Amino acid sequence: MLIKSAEYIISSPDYKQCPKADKPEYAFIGRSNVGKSSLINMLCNNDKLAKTSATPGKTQLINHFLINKEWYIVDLPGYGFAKVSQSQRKKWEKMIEDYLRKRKTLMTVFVLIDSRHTPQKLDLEFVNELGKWRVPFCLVFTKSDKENQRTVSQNVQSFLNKMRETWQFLPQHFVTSAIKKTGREKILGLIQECNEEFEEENE
Ligand SMILES: Nc1nc2c(ncn2[C@@H]2O[C@H](COP(=O)(O)OP(=O)(O)OP(=O)(O)O)[C@@H](O)[C@H]2O)c(=O)[nH]1
Ligand SMILES: [Mg+2]
Repeated sequence: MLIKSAEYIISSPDYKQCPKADKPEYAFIGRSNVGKSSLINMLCNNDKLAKTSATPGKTQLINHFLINKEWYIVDLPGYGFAKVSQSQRKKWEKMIEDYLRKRKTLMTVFVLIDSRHTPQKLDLEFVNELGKWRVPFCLVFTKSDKENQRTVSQNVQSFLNKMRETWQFLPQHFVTSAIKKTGREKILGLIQECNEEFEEENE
């Protein structure tokens, strides 16, 4: 899919204040610092679109970006960021849960996982929550340029094996690098398919 335009629309403190739900939408979520904003920029060929930072906790609101004037990318705050108060964290969790469960045009969630690490409890817990809520998602293993290929595929397989313990079907997964642009075409391909589905359903 060709990206002809990508524009920042709005940052919302909760799902009720998001743009009108009339276009297919894709949310990016994962631990703080896993590379959500960088992946969004890589997909859109625009390094200045979503704000990235070496300091975790940069993204704090629900950020909508309009792509090709026909679909939305949503940059969400990271989970598992240690340096926030308990009450602040509760507030974020509620905001994210409401958004994920109530946003009607959300086609799929991309859950980002750092490909350098063996399966982390927090990530597994999060995908299990999504399952419980029946929110469709796929997995994206990020920063693959930072480790050798063998380690990356071992980490990916271990994560999938962990999921197999409780899941009957495994979600689709992608391996990406924002620097090398790995995985870009595949992710955009999936989005295109979902966009077509959305159109058929809303004709
Ligand atoms: N080498 C490499 N570095 C990356 C990649 N993706 C992200 N980074 C770096 O990781 C850091 C965090 O990236 P962000 O995109 O800001 O991460 P985020 O998940 O949006 O972070 P929060 O919004 O704080 O939750 C930055 O220093 C990025 O340059 C990648 O694929 N390869
Ligand atoms: Mg971010």
